[in-house]
Amino acid sequence: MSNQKNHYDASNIQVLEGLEAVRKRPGMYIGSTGPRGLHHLVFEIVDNSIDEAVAGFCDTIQVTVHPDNSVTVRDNGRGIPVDEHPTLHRPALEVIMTKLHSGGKFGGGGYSISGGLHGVGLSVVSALSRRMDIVIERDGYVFTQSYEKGRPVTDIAQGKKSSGQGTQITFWADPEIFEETVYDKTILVQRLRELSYLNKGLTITFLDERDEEPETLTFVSSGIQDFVSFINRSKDLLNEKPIQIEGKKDGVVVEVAIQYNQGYAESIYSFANNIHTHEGGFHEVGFKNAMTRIINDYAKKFGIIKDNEPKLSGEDVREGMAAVISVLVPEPQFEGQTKTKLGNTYVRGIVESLVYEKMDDYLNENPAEAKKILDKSISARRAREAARKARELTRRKSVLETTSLPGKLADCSSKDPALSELFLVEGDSAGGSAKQGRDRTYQAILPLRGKILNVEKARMDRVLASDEICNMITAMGTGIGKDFDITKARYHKLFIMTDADVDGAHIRILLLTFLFRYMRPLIEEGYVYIAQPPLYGLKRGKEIKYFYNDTELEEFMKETDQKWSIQRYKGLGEMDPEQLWYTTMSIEHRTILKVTMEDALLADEIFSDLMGDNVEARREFIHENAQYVKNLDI
Ligand code: 0RA
Repeated sequence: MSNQKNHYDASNIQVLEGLEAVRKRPGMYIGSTGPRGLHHLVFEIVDNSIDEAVAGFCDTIQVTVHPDNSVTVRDNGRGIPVDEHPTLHRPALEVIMTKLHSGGKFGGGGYSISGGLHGVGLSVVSALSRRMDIVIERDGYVFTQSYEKGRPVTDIAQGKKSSGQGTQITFWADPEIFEETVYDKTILVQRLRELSYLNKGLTITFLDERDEEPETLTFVSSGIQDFVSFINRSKDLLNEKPIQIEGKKDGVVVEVAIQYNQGYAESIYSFANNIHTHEGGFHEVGFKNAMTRIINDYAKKFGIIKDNEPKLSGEDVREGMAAVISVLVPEPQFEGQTKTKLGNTYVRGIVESLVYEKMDDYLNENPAEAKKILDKSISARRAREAARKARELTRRKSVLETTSLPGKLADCSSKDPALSELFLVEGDSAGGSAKQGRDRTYQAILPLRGKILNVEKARMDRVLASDEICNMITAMGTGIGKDFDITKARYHKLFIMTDADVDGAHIRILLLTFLFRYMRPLIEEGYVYIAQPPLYGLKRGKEIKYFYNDTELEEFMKETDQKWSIQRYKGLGEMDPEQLWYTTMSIEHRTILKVTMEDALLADEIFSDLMGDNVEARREFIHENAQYVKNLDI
């Protein structure tokens, strides 16, 4: 080490020219000289420590932002070697710090981050820093060296004895290069958290000394299953415990975690060598292929999908899916616009076969979860088909120009949707009474015959084959599914008016389910109401009093000793048109319930549950649905 200063040879001149190039065109190496590039400096150093962790030599990385916006990254890895490089005859540390793309490790092996803007090397960070201080502990000593704009300004100094090991790099981004040298805490924290999830057993700490009361954040994770749980943190879950898949083949390490939620979005995050592959790539393709195949194969095997039925699409299978895919590839190729697409073709097959196999085991060993996942995919398919059918229907309609309203609809005369109301009435006879009793200027009546189809159980072609449902769709004018357009609504109030018995309750739920699945914005926008016909009518001479539930009636009966004759209305049909108008339809006297979505996810679950075969659950829902159906007396 003593004669290193005098050791200028061809390789050194090359080094200096290289660093000059980095400073001349920094964007080429770190993307930009804006905030992105600035933060990239930190990540570049952290990535080197991560490499050391992935190789199994480091379990703690500490990142500190100092008040002057210098940053220290410290790890407890082996420490950058300081001894002489075998061919370059310079200390290895100097080679790593000054030679472009020298990478961390010499020789092959390992899973170094060498894609995209990552892996440009410590030399680039060094070149773009007005100063960089390095402290290495290894071989029993502390070694230090400083650089300025990429050039060593001191020799490597061997300091105190130390039994520790590790690398500590502090750098000051060069304000001559960067537009701004102030770090954004959120960006740093987000990436460090992500890295912690991706590297189980690794502890990453973050300290921002610029804060008024600096506090060390510690990220420790037990792996990517914590990552999916984090993604799903505010969701209702389908499988409580994330599905974990791990394996290694042909040098490729694969880790996958999957957890379904009750929502509709697909949240897949893929990583290759700890780099977020925003643009996807072959690991993601392999994963998706495997999931689509295994879910379809499982469904076929257990007769959940018949041979003549269409397959579940990839989209169906991924509805409500949160997944993290992480692969380590020996020589990753990063492609695409932002170099965040994994281009190694052979990775597809490795991920696909592993995920298929492990998912097969999982589904067989966890039949309850398997059923939930299958149900979810099937309802996704139903919605997808519904959207397609609706599109076809609209297309066909416009071709034939049969946009005429259903014959059973007794429309109102008002053409102002904001003032207009549509009553869906159970049964033709009640429909008749409602037609006679209504205020025809703003109230329209559509009688529905019997039970409408359970859309949770019927395929979409059957749903749209149902006259009752088609009448409803055309009367509302909005279309359904993806083509739903609330601005086309012909009425801003939609009343469900059914008998006050179990059948009526069932029909109400069937209608709500249909609206929820296919015309959800109507509910979200507060257009849907439940009409409340009275349960009892008490008569005394010409006087009549109406009661909407048992409690009201009992209270009244307790306080009066007069003789009233009680009539219990079993159906809407038992009321004459005037009574129906007075008690249930007139704005002055009616009691109505507005259906609101307090929590669409929860409501979704409840609707699915209710559409099972449990009549009791349905009935309970009708009486206890205050959570979803808010009383709104007008
Ligand atoms: C080259 C060789 C070895 C380790 C490293 C570089 C190394 C680089 C960085 C950068 C940040 N932290 C780091 N830790 C290690 C292997 C040395 C050996 O074989 O002992």
